[in-house]
Amino acid sequence: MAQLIDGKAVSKQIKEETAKEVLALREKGIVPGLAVVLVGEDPASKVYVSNKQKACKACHIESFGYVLPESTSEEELLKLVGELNEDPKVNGILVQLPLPRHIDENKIIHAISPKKDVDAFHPVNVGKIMIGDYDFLPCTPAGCLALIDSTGVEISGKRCVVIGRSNIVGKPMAMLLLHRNGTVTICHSKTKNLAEICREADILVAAVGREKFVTADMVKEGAVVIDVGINRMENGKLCGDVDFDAVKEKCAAITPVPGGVGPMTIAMLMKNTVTAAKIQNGTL
Ligand code: L34
Repeated sequence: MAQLIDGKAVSKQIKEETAKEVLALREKGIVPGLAVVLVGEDPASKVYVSNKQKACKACHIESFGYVLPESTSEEELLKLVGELNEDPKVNGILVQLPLPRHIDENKIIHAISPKKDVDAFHPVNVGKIMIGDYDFLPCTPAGCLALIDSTGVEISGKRCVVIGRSNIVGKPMAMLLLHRNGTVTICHSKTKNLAEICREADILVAAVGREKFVTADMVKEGAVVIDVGINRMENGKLCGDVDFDAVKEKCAAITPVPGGVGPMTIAMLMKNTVTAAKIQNGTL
């Protein structure tokens, strides 16, 4: 049986450290603030946004919640983002994705000031990550990295395989592992011999969005397995991209779903918000 990587425990520790830092900033009159914007009625998004607001509270970060109807136009959302960009109380802006189909996500991401882009989705921040000179890391990949580090396993020189090439997880994840001197392969839906490539991984990150996609035969004995997937099964339960019960018998360490990467995404958002507040107040 593998080591269970406890995302809840690691995220709690990060939030506690962040809370201390925020209290120290408040002593200096700096109150970090995060605007969280939710458009529409996606039930999963509602849960994530509510978890983000709870985390703000625990970290003494001021949260400004905006819940907009599904019918909100792109123009209206752009207007709100423009106002938040100008609001000095707001250090970080998070527009929860996915957005309703009539709104162009890219346009919204471009409109957020890179300084307040605590998701690190803006092309300026994406570019900074590419060259290894960044202020914020995207929350989910940063969370995955912290979970790998929590196992004590060294990344440098290891074979790392990322399944999935999204702008939000797969691509930046690969880049972060590369910065840490991993030898990185990105696999995707057109990859030939996927199972074979995955079997070479010392560190395997699954961000596919398909329930139990990674089966035990795709995992190397002793690997570290990070499961980014959150799939809702017919019975309402959450399930990752990894066939947890089978894979845990083979790997050295594995993240559960829930309680793995999800809580880490939120903890990293808190950290980024504090970083943004420090930069905007000239204390970093
Ligand atoms: N803009 N949109 C923006 N930034 C993000 O970083 C996200 N992401 C993803 C979706 N859209 C986004 C999130 O916040 C995924 N995500 C996220 C956040 C929190 C959790 C999962 C995904 C989370 O709290 N997961 C819990 C279970 C929650 C439940 O019961 O549904 C867990 O333990 O995994």
